[in-house]
Amino acid sequence: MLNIVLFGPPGAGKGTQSKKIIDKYQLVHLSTGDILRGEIAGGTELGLEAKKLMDQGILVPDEVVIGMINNKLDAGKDSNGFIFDGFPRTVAQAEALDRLLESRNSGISGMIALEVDEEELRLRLAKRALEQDRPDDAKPEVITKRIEEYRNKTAPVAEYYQRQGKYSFVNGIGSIDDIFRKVCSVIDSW
Ligand code: B4P
Repeated sequence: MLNIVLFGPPGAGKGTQSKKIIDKYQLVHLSTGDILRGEIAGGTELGLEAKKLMDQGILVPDEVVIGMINNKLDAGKDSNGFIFDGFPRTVAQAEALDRLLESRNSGISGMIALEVDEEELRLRLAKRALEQDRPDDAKPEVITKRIEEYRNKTAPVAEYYQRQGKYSFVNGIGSIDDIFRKVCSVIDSW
């Protein structure tokens, strides 16, 4: 099984690259952001709680996100593998993911971090706010909070995979196709 963690700050292009990776490698896409937005659209209790946090740029509690992932792993058990997009976002989530995969005799093949500087991230999210209904992209102070959450809670996840020898990075600035080519050369080297 090919299990890839696609990592990076908000707006780094995780969702954008994931779509291309799943097509090429026939993987199941597991985006916690998309799942949470689905819960919000469905008006579920979980969605209502998540919306309050996401609209402020705050991460949703680990136990909520880990529970969601656990359910989805069974749905894709006969696939070629998963691309984890926007998950894990904390070390506790990374540890839980390892446990969940281990219990299914599987594991993470590698993590790819998309590196993009803050100025470019802000430009991309501001642009997306004009194109899509993403309340978390519309306010500069919410973007600031998301970047802060990333630095404080998510960046240590990169060190977690580095310690396991599973960390790679790709420059996330440039054309989507050029970045995709670099991502593929990392995956093909595993
Ligand atoms: P996510 O949905 O994961 O969203 P994201 O980090 O903002 O976006 P991504 O990096 O996927 O960017 P994209 O490709 O779309 O998270 C949203 C919120 O959900 C979080 O803040 C949090 O509250 C909650 N959440 C999600 N997962 C969680 C978890 N595990 N634990 C707790 N909370 C969680 O790209 C952005 C824009 O850039 C797009 O408009 C795209 O077209 C553009 N773009 C992409 N690549 C480009 C390129 N090369 N050049 C120019 N523009 C590019």
